[in-house]
Amino acid sequence: MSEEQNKPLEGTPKSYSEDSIQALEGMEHVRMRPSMYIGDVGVRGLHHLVYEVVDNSIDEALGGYCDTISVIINEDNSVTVEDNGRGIPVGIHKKEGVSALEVVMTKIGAGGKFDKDSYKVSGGLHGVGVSCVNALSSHLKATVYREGKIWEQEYERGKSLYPVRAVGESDKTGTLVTFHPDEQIFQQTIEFSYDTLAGRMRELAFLNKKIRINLTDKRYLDKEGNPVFESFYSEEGLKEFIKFLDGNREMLINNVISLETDKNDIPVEVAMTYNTSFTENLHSYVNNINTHEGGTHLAGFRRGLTSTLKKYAETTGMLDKLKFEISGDDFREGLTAVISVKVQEPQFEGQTKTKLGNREVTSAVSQAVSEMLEIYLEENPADAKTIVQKVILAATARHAARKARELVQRKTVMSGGGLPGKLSDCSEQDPTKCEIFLVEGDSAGGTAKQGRDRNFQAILPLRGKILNVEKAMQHKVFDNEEIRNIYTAFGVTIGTEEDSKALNLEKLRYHKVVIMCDADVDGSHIATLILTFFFRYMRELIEQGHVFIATPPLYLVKKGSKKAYAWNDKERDALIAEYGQGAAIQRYKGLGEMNAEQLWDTTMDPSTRTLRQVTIDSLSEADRVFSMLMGDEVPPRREFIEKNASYANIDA
Ligand code: 0RA
Repeated sequence: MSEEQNKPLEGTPKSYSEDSIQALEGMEHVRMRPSMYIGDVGVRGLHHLVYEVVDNSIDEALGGYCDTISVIINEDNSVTVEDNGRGIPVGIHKKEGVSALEVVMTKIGAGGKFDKDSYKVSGGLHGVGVSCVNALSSHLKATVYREGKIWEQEYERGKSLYPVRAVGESDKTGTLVTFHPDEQIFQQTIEFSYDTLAGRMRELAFLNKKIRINLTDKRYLDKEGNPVFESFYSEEGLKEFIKFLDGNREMLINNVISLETDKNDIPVEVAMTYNTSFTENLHSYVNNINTHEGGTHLAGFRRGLTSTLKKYAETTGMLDKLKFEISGDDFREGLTAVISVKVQEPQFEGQTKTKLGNREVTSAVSQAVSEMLEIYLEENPADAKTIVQKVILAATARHAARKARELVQRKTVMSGGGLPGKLSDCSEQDPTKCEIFLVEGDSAGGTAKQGRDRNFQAILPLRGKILNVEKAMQHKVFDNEEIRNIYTAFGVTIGTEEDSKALNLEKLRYHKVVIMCDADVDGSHIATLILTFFFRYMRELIEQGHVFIATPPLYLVKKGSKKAYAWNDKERDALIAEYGQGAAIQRYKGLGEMNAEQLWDTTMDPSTRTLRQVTIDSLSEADRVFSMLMGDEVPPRREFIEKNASYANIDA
């Protein structure tokens, strides 16, 4: 869908009616080019189908017509989304000559989205409408409760099976859509992930307060025999979102600072607090879409925050003894904030179209933040002092460590400085064909070096446990030898004119970065430390799909001249059964126990290995998990590990 089509058509009637639903173009194109509409046809695109349908109900709720939305994953992997809104209109659409419901469901771009005057701000990543979901579903059924009746219509691959019909009477109102994703389109999988959907529904509940969002998974039963169920509801919205995000961190001040206002017709909501950590943790949204790449609203937030805090610190004399400049970053160390704006005609830019471009939003957010923060600091002098002291501490540490930092900054690395001595590089020059394996320990590193294909595979051995960046100040991170080796080997630098922390990936030397650790508790701890570093300091590397985890086997089963590897107990048992009496089993305790050939065959050879790609479903969820796994609080970590452990039994 081009951006042009997202704009309101001229001459659209001012009020919602059957006619305001414009029918635009056929649905064949959606099936021919699904990724143009939903991004991809993998796991991500599959889940977007649900978000698209839910977004329509959220819009109805934002308009004040609906307060409860229920999402159900059915046993057959179909999904039902129900709301108690007004119900999609069912009367005859004048231009199309069929029910408006049919128009909404079968015409791309219909659904009232083109009516600028109606309250329409939410939108799936691509804002393509429920008709897209219909086109990409093998079967869809819409049920509407409206005007005292129950109406329904069914579709196959976007084509209606019969005209909208009344099937009963009811005094409730609302819309219910059940769709089954089309296996012809989603060839990888049609299995929905409960956790992925739960993460998004929780986020939506925080972003849109006072709307109840229920999630039921009928595929799984709990101990009492009931389907898995969670209900998401936030009375206070972003304020509670912040408390949730920082649940595993120690607070610096006891309050969440928040605002909710309209600036030049732009609804702006912000909530923020400071914790004792050293990471900046900002989440920005436009029309409920997570803007990973930030944009003008984020710039406005930063500007408002920096100028107001700076002014406060200066006028209270707190900076008098400071002999160097405070940089923008210093104001954001330990800051957790959520910025949510609603923009009528958002312009999305950037690599993943998740960067807001609308210029007017910067000053709206900046003004709103300045006004609110000024009052807060005035009324809460103790908090104000604590925050400014933290900023000064950050600035002091940064100043003291500027040398370490410069080492990974653009200038230095570009003007020479060789590759790390420990790196065994590959000979291929084209980065898109190159892979680098980060291997725990020198001995496994040695095996990997022998086993690899040196044409396109490089090896970087890492010494033991790398620094836990979650608990380290930034200068400690840049001062760490292993981490510096990673930057130099990768050819990644930090800092642009605009943003001192921005990552430069243009010179990335390997398009596949593979973390290769032992398949045990220690190995997964090391993998998690490396991932934490990537998440906090090289996030785009993950987001652009460069990061993978190798999967070494757990067992070798042998008998005579026959041998095979097993990656879990089930595979092992199957091999034992196949080989019969006398089968010998070797359990690999680590990569070091494999010889070079075995490591190549099982873990490094592209034609036989399995690499697990690291992706981020939800930034806020990932942030919480990392702060929990790597932070200070022990009980939540234990609980998480018990719930998710896959190696727990191996070393027991
Ligand atoms: C257009 C007009 C009206 C309602 C809706 C769309 C609507 C769409 C969806 C999609 C999911 N749930 C929905 N609920 C409502 C209302 C027109 C009127 O009643 O005046």
